[in-house]
Amino acid sequence: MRTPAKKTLFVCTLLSAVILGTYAAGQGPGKEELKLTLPKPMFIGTPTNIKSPNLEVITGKPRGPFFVPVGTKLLSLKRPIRSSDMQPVIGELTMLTDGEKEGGDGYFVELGPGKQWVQVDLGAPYALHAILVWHYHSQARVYRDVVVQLSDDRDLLKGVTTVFNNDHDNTAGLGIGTDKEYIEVAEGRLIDPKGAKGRYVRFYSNGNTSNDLNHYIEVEVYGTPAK
Ligand SMILES: [Ca+2]
Ligand SMILES: [Ca+2]
Repeated sequence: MRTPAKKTLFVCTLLSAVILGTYAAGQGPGKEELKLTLPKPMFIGTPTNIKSPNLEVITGKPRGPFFVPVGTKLLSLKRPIRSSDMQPVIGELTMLTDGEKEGGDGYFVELGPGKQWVQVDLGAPYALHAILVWHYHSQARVYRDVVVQLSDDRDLLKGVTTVFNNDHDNTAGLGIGTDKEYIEVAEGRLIDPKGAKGRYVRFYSNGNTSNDLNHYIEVEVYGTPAK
């Protein structure tokens, strides 16, 4: 049986965990939960057959709520896309910001092999609070060298902020990243740009664990007007 002292310690530990958990999720004054429209999952269960040296620990759990400043809006819907491959093998670049995120055929754009990028123009600089990307989710895959950069410069030659980089061995030549590789799922990947500012958001990838090609179903960028 627990002694009162042990019980108090237990309750305190539990409370700390709850408080820390709340702060970790970014909840607080002036924040609201980011509301997302998610596609239906195409596969169920936790894939265990993918081996990669930089893969995150797979929990199989949903992402849970994510909190953003009140007034945060989806900025990328129907915005124009540029790419290192302006003539995709499959699909049209406009599909990246059409709001459709289903995993089946007819929803993904296929870009050529090796390192490629896509870039959304938000039309003006914004403070960014959430970036999501769906590469492909009808099959468990890891996309290589996922790097996300922001800039006010269309060609990303100056004022570049890197908000995600899981290229641990610099094979993409954009610098070594400390983020982990991940398996694509229907809820997409949420990247926290922590209020970093930019007009152009560029997404790199460098093939995947099934083939050398690069795929995109949708990208979403959420933010507030830059002050
Ligand atoms: Ca789409
Ligand atoms: Ca790499």
